Amino acid sequence: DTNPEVDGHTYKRQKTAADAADPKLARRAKFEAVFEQIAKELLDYVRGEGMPDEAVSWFEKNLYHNTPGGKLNRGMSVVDTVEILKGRTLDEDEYVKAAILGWCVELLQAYFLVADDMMDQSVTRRGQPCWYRVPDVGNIAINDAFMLEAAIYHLLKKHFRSEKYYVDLLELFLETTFQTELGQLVDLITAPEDHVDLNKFSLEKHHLIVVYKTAFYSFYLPVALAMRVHGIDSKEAYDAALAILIPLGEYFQVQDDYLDCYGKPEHIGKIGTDILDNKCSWNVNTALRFATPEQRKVLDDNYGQKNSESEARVKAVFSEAPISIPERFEAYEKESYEKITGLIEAVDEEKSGLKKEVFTSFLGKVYKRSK
Ligand code: DMA
Ligand code: MG
Ligand code: MG
Ligand code: MG
Repeated sequence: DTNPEVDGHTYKRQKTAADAADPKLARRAKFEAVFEQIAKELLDYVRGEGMPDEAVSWFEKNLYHNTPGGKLNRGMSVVDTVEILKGRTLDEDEYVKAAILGWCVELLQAYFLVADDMMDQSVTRRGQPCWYRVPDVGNIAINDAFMLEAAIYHLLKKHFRSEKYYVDLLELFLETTFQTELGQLVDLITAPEDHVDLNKFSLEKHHLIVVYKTAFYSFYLPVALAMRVHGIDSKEAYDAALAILIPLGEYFQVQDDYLDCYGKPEHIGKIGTDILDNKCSWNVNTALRFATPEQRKVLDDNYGQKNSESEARVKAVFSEAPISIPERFEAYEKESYEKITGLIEAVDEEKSGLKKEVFTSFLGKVYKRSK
């Protein structure tokens, strides 16, 4: 099987796991191969329903444009976690099932991102135009987002219907979806387009937003799915996982906020919009805490104004002492790493049935990330 040409973009992956000498690339290639399988299953279903070729190929473009091109941390963490919990390499059937769940998390992410980019009026994502900005897509992206979500439940039914943990999987997807949507709601209404009031922001508000919009679906969901597959039932085990994965998810979203301003678009694959969009981000909240009265005035006059001159003024103040966002971010990163490492060390493996490595492996994937 070769790289499918979709919409003129070549979706690049290693042709086979064996092509990649680097074990990390081979691991990714093996995971990506399962995407080909699920994409085919979904497209066969749509074709089987008698949909016109045009609809089949539209759905194909939607799937390929929005699902596989990211870092795949969330999806691959499902596989990694099942493997760590079992303490051995997975057989082919176990691997494919874990990978399908991983791709369901990536589909959930794709669904959120298509909508998020419309709501945030973003320009690029993963080094390509955002889906709604692709010629002829526009507002059809709203329905395309719904279809990415629907694909999750189609795949869960097809592959997990007869498992005793099927309902647990459904509940996990449905509950984390609701949590994420609540987070997006608070994110959006805290950032009105027409009137900027920085007094509405606080680090407490930021904490609430990031836990709901990011931590549940990006960190708790992949691990909790793997725990269900492994047969872990006790509520204490899930609570123990949550107690580590929520702070880890918060740290991850603070990195995302930081990179929105300080990451290079060609490196992070997207152009930051948080300042233009009046977002309650970690950067602005930290700036508000340390700003001199003069700096505060620059922020009041320029934050959330939809022009690049104002955005540049805000960026300059962010980097200026005593605000010094880059230095404060570096300190925050070190502090978070130590805090999360402490939480992981306190896990009672015996009592919870969990393994510390589940969390150290996830932390390792995001610590000091630059994209
Ligand atoms: C991310 O918020 C949250 C979801 C649910 C997509 P964001 O707008 O900061 O994400 P990004 O920076 O990737 O647009
Ligand atoms: Mg966004
Ligand atoms: Mg957003
Ligand atoms: Mg962001």
